[in-house]
Amino acid sequence: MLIKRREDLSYSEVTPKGAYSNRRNFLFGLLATGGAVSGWKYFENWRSGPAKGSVPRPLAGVRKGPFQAKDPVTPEGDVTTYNNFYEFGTGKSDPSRNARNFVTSPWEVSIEGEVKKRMKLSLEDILKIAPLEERIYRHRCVEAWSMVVPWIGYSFRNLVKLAEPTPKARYVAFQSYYDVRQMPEGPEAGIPFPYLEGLRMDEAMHPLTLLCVGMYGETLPNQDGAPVRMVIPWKYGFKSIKSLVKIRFVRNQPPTTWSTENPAWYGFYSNVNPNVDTVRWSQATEHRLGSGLFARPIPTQMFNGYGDQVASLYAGMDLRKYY
Ligand SMILES: Nc1nc2c(c(=O)[nH]1)N[C@H]1C(S)=C(S)[C@@H](COP(=O)(O)O)O[C@H]1N2
Ligand SMILES: [Mo]
Repeated sequence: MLIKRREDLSYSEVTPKGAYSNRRNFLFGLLATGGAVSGWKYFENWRSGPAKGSVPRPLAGVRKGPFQAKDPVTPEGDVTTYNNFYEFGTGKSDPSRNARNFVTSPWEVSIEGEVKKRMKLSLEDILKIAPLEERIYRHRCVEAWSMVVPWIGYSFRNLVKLAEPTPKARYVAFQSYYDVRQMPEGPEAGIPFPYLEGLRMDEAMHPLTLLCVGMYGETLPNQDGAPVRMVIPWKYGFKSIKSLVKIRFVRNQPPTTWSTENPAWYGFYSNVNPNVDTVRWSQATEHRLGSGLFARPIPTQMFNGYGDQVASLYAGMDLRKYY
């Protein structure tokens, strides 16, 4: 699939893609690769008026990064209209509809806890920490669907080094944005917010662990965790926390939303493991989004196929116990 490359355009110079949505754009969009996306936006604008929230903008100066999965990239329209972001509702298409009015600018991420340099970073600060890379990762939800996404960002370790954790920092705790005025569907989701996640320090420092600011050549759509999120490709999707506002370096394993909610189903580690089923879903196979309703499920790989890179992090650990 052709990935949009707009290195000639700078971050702020460009008219936001969704700020205009007229018939001509719609027809043109249908001819382009992003036809499904434009069609969806056109339909939504017709249905409920133009979006009032932040919209994706092209990201300039993105270079091809390491970790390019060979699998065919999932069409953007499938990735952006089928996912989980419970703050915006629990249906798979709820985030794409309900996050349209989400305003993510200005944004602030606070770096706290066991670090020498506590700080508050704007999105602009975050974009400057390291060169932006496009990486193609497999992404596997515990609900047994998966996709292949060209994310944009850089290794989270760049931010860790900037913050200079003290020797006491053994884990990183992540927190999502939560404001019921922006996320009116949140109270009905049945889980507490803000959404919390965590990684062990060596997992956070692994080069695959991505601090993500974009996908498909642009900044993140709201439903995919704008303006900044984590992507940890060898773990189930729920570890990849969206719309980050707090990163806290801590001594002890931090509480995480899903493992607190249902410890029997979701562990702290949640490494993709086809040999350990969760109560509700077999993890042996997965359905690739965009492959068609009648496509055969494909076998799920240990660590989502990233075992060569990450298995050593868990040497000597019983992965049935530490699921
Ligand atoms: N804040 C927040 N982050 C979240 C979720 C959520 O509900 N809230 N859902 C998770 C789950 S279960 C998955 S599978 C992915 C799905 O979204 P994506 O396709 O954009 O990664 O986001 C994860 N991050
Ligand atoms: Mo998920």
